[in-house]
Amino acid sequence: MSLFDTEAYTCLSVQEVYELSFKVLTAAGLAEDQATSVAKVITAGERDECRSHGLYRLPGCVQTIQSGKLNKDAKPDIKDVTPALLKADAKFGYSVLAFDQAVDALAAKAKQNGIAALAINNCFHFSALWPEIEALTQRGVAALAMTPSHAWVAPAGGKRGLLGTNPMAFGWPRPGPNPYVFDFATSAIARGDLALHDIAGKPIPEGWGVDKDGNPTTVAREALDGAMLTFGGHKGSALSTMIELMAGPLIGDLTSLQSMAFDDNQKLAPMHGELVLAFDPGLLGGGDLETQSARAEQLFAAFADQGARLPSQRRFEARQRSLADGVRVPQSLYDRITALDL
Ligand code: NDP
Ligand code: PYC
Repeated sequence: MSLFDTEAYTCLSVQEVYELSFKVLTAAGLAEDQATSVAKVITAGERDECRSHGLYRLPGCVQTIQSGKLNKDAKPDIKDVTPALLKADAKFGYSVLAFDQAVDALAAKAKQNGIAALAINNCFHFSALWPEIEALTQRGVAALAMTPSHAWVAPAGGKRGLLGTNPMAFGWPRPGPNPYVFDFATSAIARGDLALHDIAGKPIPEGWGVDKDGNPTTVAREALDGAMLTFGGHKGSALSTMIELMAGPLIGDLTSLQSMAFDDNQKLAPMHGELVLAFDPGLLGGGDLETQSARAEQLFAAFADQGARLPSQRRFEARQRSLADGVRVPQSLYDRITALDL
């Protein structure tokens, strides 16, 4: 049952979600190429019922676009640094356009070298990572992506925001339409989902956040105003720190703390870097793709054998439903979007 199941809704087709997003973004002043990439990722989130990264993000995008900090006409500058390294300077535009423009070259480099990296710098970043992972698995390579955010999350043993909600996503190409993909925040819950609990007035479980004084809380608003917690205690805390380092200083970009300072309390999308790695199973595995794939498929089949599901299975099922029947947008969100002052 979703947070919004009891709310009135408007039904939109997936194409209408894209058109609404593109219209709002361009009316807010975003250049068409930026708006295309942003509308695409918002539509994918809504289509796959990842509500915290679908249309819910549109008002925040407008706020970021209108802030004067985002470069509305940014043209990413993509540099071929070495045979295995691309650097994309997003020029203070959205990460997703830089990714869209670099993805073919990244996959080609992985196929030439076995492994390749794309470092995206100076990007505003608000989106789910799985659309980028799927773009790479569609090109036949395995992929790993990570990015910091804002310093909302306390490290294990701490009680003040220091780390980002720092998502990490991985994908493995499979025969058939659906790859193996997981994509999760290293916080116990994504901030977007925590905010949706606040909007719906739903309590949160202990372990998601602490209040301003560092006390455990089950009130979403108190955790938003206090600090979020990592998943898996010290393990999630260390993984989150790795993401800070790998998608921050390693690629010459900001940590979540520095992204928050750049934001200067304007509550915009975080601005920092993203690291995307791509791996070619042909070169890394020595060329016997059939055996490699069979071993992976044996692993996946064994999940179902014991009643477990693969990550993204829910999403792929939601995608089929949405493409057939459209999506249900909570009326309050739809009204908020259509009332935006553009
Ligand atoms: P979830 O906890 O909702 O899901 C995490 C992953 O686990 C998904 O791949 C999901 O697949 C899978 N999963 C969930 N339940 C099961 C299960 N029972 N068995 C097997 N797999 C399961 O994700 P989060 O809330 O942590 O993150 C949501 C999104 O927020 C992500 O897409 C992330 O990229 C984004 N995000 C972006 C940030 C940014 O800075 N840009 C920051 C933080 C988060 P399925 O979808 O099929 O359920
Ligand atoms: O949901 O944690 C989140 C998030 C941060 C930036 C974009 N999404």
